[in-house]
Amino acid sequence: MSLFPSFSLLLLSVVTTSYSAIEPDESLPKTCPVVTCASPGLPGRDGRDGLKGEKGEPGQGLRGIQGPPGKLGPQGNPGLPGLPGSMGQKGDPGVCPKCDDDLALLEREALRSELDRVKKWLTFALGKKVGRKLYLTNGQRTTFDRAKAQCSHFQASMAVPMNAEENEAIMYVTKGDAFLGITDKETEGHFVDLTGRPLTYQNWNAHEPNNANSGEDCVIILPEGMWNDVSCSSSHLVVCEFEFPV
Ligand SMILES: [Ca+2]
Ligand SMILES: [Ca+2]
Repeated sequence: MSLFPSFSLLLLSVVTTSYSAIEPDESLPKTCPVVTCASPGLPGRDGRDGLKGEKGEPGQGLRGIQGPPGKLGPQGNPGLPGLPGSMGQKGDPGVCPKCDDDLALLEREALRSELDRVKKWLTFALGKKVGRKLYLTNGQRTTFDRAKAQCSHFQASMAVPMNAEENEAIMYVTKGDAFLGITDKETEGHFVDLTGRPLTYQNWNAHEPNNANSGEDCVIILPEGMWNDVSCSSSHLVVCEFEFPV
């Protein structure tokens, strides 16, 4: 019998005993003190799968390219109307020269139409119109100066007949003795209108003007349409002459 197999068994026994007696110590140098290091054994089989871990943090890598948009979904129901907004500030007036011209034209036409209607009302109810002149009386009796002031207050002048037609119209309106806008205050016997122009028409009554008592410098129209010179301080009807554009 050979001694070689017995020696191999003995050596294997010594190695096994030495390996199991040594505790792992990370502080010690990984050296084999006495005998030569043996080769590690084969790895064991894979263990069973563990439990699923928690979801990890998003990765830090680059994002992928965005995919194409999906199909258009069905149209939803219309929403409720919103609350009305607060009123804004008043804007600046716009600029439209043509609009202004058109508006001005319309306004002029409307005003002219309205003025024509008013003149017809007045003529029908109160006055008498001849051409562009409308004669009106307020029925009051007063002195010449006050009658002049009243006509001026209403942007009119005292009536001065320029012809027989106007004289008849004034007579028709007054139906009584009324002051005319005629005097000879400046030059006795030289009658003029209130602007100083000589008369173009006269219709004196018989024996007039007579400047009775040397104090008749104003003129009235009598109910029959004839004229008489009277005192300017006497009281007679006020009749005014309003002139309108054609
Ligand atoms: Ca006189
Ligand atoms: Ca007289």
